[in-house]
Amino acid sequence: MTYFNIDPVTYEGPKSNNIYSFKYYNPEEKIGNKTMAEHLRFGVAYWHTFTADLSDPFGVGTAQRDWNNLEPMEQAKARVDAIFEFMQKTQIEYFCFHDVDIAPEGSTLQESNENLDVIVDRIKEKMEETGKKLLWNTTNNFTHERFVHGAATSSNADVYAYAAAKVKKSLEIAKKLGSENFVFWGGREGYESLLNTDMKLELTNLANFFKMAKNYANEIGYTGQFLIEPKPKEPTSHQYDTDVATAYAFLQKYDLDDIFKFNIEANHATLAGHTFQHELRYARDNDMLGSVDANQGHPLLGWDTDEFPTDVFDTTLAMYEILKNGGLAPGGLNFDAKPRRTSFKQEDLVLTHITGMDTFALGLRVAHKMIEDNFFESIMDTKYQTFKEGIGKKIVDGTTSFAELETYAHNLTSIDNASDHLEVIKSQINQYILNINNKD
Ligand code: XLS
Ligand code: NI
Ligand code: NI
Repeated sequence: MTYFNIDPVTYEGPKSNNIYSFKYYNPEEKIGNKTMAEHLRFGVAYWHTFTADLSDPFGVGTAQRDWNNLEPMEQAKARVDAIFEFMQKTQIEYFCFHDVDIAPEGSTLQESNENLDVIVDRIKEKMEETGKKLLWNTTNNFTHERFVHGAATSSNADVYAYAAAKVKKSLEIAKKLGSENFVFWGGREGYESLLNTDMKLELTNLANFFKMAKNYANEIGYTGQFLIEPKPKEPTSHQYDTDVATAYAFLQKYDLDDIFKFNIEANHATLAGHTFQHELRYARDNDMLGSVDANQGHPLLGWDTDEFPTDVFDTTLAMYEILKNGGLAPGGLNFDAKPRRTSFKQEDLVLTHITGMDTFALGLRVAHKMIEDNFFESIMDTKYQTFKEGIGKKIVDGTTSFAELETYAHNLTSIDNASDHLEVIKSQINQYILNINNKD
C-alpha cells in the first residue's frame, strides 16, 4: 500500500516551479561546518500529521485520509506505515509523538499499555528498516476526561497516580526507541481560577512529579534530554509553565534546572506576549535552549493556530539564535503544525512540510550569512561601547559603588546618546533576505 503517490522530494533550487520540490532546503549542502540536515534536524509531529482530523470548535474533521475508516488498531498500524513512507519521501529524519497518538486507549491502563506495545514494536521495526529516529516522545495527560483538573497538578491524588503511570510507560517507550529527548508540555497543568486553587500545593506536586520521572529514567538507564515546553494559556486560563522565564524560575526553585532544558514553540511565545526570538534568546542566554516546536500563530487569531512557518523574517531570527546556541542537538525542529482545515487532502501533508522546511532552510542561509558578516555583533559592539572601558567596565565587573558613580556623574559635562537607527537594521535584514541567492 502506498500512501503518498509522489517521488521523493528533492532540492531543485529557488527558480523551480515544482511544488513538490525544495527551493532552499538542500539536505547535504554544507552551511558553515554542518550540512543543512544536521543544522535543522526536522521532525514530523505524529498528532497533527497522522492522528488529527482537522476539526475545530465549530466543525467536524475534514481531513481525507486513507486510514479514516479502519478499526482503531488497524488504523494505528496504517498510520505507522504512512508516517515512515512520509519521512522517506520528504527527507525528514525525525518524528515525535504522544502515547495516545500512536495507539488507541483501552478501557484499562493495562489494555492501553498492551495496545502501545504492539504499535511500538512496529515502530521499532520501521526505525531499524529506514534509519529514521525519534526526536522525542511525550505523554498525553490532558485529553481524557479523567484529567479534567489536570494531571500532576490535579486536585485528585488518584489522577496524579494515573498520570505518573502513563509517564512511566512513556519513559519505557523512550528507552526502547532510543528517543533523543523526552517532552513535558503542561497540558492542563494550570488553573481556571485562583478562587479554588492551591497553587503552592499544585506546584510542589508538579516538582515532585518531575523528580520521580527523572529518578525512573535513571533507574531504567534512559539518558535522553528532558524538555519542558512553556505555554501561557489554552487549555487552562493560566498555564503554570507560562513562558521560559517563569518555568526557569520554577525549575531553579525546585532544583530541577540541571535536569531540564526548554522546548520552545513559536506560537506559544506569541501567545505569551513575546516574540519567538525572545523565548529563544532567554533560553539561550541561560544555556537552557534544547529544542523547538516550529510553527507560527495567525496574527489575527488569539489562540494556538499551529500554522506551518512561512515568515522568513521570523525564521531568520530564530536560526540566528539557534546558530549562536551552537545548534539544537540532541533537540531539533519539530513541526508542531497542521494544514488549515481547508487543506484537507493527504497531499497537503507533504506540501505543508515542504513549505515549513524551505522557510527554515532560507532562514538558516540568511542567519549564517549575517553571522559571517558579524551583522548583529557589530551593532551590539557599537551600542554598548561605553561598557568596555573606564566606568562602564567597572559597572560590568561589579567593582564600582553608588558613591563613585555619583562623583562620576557630577563630573560629566554632557551626556551624548546615539540614535540606534532601528529602522535601518530592519531594512538591512530585508536586504539580506532578498540578496541571499545573489552571488555578487
Ligand atoms: C500544545 C502543545 C503540544 C506539545 C506536546 O499546544 O504544543 O502539542 O507540543 O504535548
Ligand atoms: Ni508543541
Ligand atoms: Ni502548541
